[in-house]
Amino acid sequence: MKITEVRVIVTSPSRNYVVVKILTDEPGLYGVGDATLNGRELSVATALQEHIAPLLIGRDPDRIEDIWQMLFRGTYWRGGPVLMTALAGIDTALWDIKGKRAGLPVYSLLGGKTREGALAYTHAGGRDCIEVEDDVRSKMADGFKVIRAQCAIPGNVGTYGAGGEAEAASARWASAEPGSTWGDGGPMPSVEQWEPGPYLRTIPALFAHLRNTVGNEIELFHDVHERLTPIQAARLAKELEPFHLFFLEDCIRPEHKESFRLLRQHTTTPLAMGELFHTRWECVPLITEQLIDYIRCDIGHIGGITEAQKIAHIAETFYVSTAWHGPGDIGPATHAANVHLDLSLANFGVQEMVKFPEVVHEVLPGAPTYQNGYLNVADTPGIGTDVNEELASKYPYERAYLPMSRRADGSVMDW
Ligand code: GCO
Ligand code: MG
Repeated sequence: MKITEVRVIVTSPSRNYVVVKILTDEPGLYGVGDATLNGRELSVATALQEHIAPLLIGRDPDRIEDIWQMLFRGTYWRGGPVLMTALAGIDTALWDIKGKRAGLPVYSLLGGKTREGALAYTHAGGRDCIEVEDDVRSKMADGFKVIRAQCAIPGNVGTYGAGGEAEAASARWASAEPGSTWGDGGPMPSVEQWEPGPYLRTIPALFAHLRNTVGNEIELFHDVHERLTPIQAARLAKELEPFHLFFLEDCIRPEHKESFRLLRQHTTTPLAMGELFHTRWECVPLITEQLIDYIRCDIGHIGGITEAQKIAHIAETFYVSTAWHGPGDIGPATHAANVHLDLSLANFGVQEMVKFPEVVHEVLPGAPTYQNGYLNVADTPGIGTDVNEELASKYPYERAYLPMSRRADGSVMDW
């Protein structure tokens, strides 16, 4: 069997997605993957079209590991978000083909089910702790057993911040429901303001309020979004200890992994990290030194199922669980790949999910289904997602950026 064509489809049903469709010389046999990198979609599409697709024509799609090694090491330039997202799109599409050929869902090829569903988490947000409480209650009523809670911060502006329109946008973004703006898109990035002082005072108060009002049974956690210094993160994690978070997510920037040693020795709050990692080797020190409890890289930005399965197996050895990144800015094929892995891994922890708007289901059908706190995928062969190419062409690419952030003095801050 041979790869005959690699089609790269950029489409914007509510937001931009990059889809990889690999066709074979077996009539009707193709695989679909997702190669969406938020705000950098066309870089990945160009890398795929101009540099990667020509290398794949004529190759045997069954040889996933060999193709992975060739694209990662064999082409000399390696790593980084653009190339690893492109590689993830190819990898997922190849697993889809393998599953379809075998007549088996991908979770079966990965070792078979270890559970009946993947424990899912959703997002709750609001302009103050009362609004967050209301949102947490409504998510609990939807059956969620794990909920991420974010709150606008008095004195800060924008996502997680406070103040008029930006505050409302923050609440919409944090809940990421269908119809929301999902990251404030727009032709130019929105610029927010963020200061650590008000943030560090507000978040412990938020969780004190939530524990007092919604109780201890619901699992709650919080995403810091890489904004704190190690010692600020240690203070926050320590102050949150009485509220028993499921985990504290992405506390510090991803560059200097050794900083996790400082953070870890100060707190028993479980730690999760990884959505900005692009290779296994970034994850390994945090796992082998047991500096985190959950590895939560993005399958769609780290080279796909092949790489994520290796990371998960290393993590299992060190009692680290998985919590793959699952925001609205990666496509249904990556969300489905997440769940195929979740269902097969012994050390699966929790899975982030979003509810896609109806138009995404029409253009990119087959996203995982949610029921009473758990996610599942169909037991059909392959990954289970597809692309309606005719419909996709009706939603052309629209330039969009992630928001940016600055300190009160005007200097650059991590968004
Ligand atoms: C999460 C994330 C995201 C990212 C987004 C960037 O935990 O879901 O932090 O929402 O901000 O994926 O493109
Ligand atoms: Mg996050």
